[in-house]
Amino acid sequence: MSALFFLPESGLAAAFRRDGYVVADILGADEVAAMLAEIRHSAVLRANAVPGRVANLQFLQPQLRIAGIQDIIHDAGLLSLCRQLLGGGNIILDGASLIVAEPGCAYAQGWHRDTMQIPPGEVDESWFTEAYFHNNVQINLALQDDHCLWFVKGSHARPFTPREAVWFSGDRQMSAIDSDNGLGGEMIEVKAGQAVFYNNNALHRGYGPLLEHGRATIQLGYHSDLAAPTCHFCVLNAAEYSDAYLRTLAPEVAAMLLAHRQERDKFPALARFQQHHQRFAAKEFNFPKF
Ligand SMILES: O=C(O)CCC(=O)C(=O)O
Repeated sequence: MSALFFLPESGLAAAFRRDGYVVADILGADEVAAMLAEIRHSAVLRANAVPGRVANLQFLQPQLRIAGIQDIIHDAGLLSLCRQLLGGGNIILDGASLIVAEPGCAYAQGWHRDTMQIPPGEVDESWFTEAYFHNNVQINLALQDDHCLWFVKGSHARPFTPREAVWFSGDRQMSAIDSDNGLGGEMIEVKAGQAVFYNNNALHRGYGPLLEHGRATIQLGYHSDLAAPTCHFCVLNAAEYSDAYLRTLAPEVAAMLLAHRQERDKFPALARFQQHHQRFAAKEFNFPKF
């Protein structure tokens, strides 16, 4: 798998720190086509898809596995860029899901920071400052041309503007879906094979709103083991990653899940955030239980 970046490597981390996102080429056309074929033929996806709804499938869980796309989690280019953006260390997987929608589906989220798994009273305003190191990179890898991710550049490192504060008053963590684009957000367009690497403390939203050509993206999250993970770490259900299950996976995939499980053991208090995340995702997507 290749990684031809748009910016010289030295500029990527600076752009990520300043804007809150960078775009990189990750997969070639053949690799994209192979992954789409796996998805098209997936019995798991067929069994779980709800007509007219956007599916969010956690393809690393035993009941929802799509073995043919799992290798993406250890893609060398992807992990290397995460390492640059996070300042080094071993890169640990935090979350992985496949978003798929048939043409004609509606998809519209309100603006939000990814603090949905944190009870409002526990969200700390210091997380949204330049000084804060957010130990997470969120990735939206497009398997077909995609224009669903909207983003407010630089908003990861500042509090809400007075105008934004209105949208999020009363402990709301997500703005109304029909809120206009007055927050200053921009649509990030990517070609198949490209990925957006973003700081999910920034204001962003998934917004089609009508997916004329459907959607196929892989959503991934990672952190570096040089620092404690953020709460967004608890997206995967590590309780299902038994040794017996790991033995059924490709060795590199098993190694990534084992590293996730071991990291979970180091930070057991974060486990309670998983249920909050699952509730959020179940509301936003057709989200099979596991
Ligand atoms: O659809 C997208 O690309 C963004 C999804 C998102 O913001 C989320 O699930 O938190």
